[in-house]
Amino acid sequence: MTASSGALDVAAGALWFREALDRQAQAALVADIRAVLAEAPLFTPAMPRTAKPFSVRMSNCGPLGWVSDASGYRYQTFHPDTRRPWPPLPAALLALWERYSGFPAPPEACLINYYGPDARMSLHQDRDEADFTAPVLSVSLGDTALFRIGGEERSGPTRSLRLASGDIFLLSGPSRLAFHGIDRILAGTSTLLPEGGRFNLTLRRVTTA
Ligand code: MD3
Ligand code: FE
Repeated sequence: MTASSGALDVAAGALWFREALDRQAQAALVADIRAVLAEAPLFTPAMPRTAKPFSVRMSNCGPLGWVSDASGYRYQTFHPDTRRPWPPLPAALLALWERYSGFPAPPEACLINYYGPDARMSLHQDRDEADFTAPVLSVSLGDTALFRIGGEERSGPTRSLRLASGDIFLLSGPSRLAFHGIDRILAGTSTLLPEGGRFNLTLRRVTTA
């Protein structure tokens, strides 16, 4: 997909497809994610060194999953608590990657972030993947998030966007290394999740080749 297909070009190489998924497609993805979470429950990551817990809870599906604990950030093949392999990527997520990513190889990881009403994610870069030439594809489900994106330097200017349920965000090119974060969740803005809050799914390549 390209900017000519209706996406907004919000940063160099970043494309925002607002309302890309209708309610039925969103509900189907939520059902897929709940099935993944039945096998690989949300865990609470912790900051490297300080072991301070994240407010966002996480899980993964696909061959590799992103984890963080006192020893550091990394991708690994198994859940940090159950020690079992991550469940496979649901077919609907593979189809979204094929439709939007423009990348020839399939994603290796889908990080599932769950935000309750008070969760946030501070400004960071995603640099734990070996291949920055591959894009990252994000899908938002549930309550709207106040998302901030800047450039490749932490101190540079940033823009704030509201990521709503059904929005798809594609990060490629220079934006792949942009600083970004979630300032807050706007509780009660969606009825998709009965428990409230927000899921964000990020599909990623991790290795080269
Ligand atoms: C910009 N997730 O999981 S999604 C993350 O809403 C993460 O949960 C946020 O940042 C969330 O690492 C933001 C949009 C997004 C995802 C990956 C990016 C923006 C990005 C990678 C590089 C630059
Ligand atoms: Fe990120």
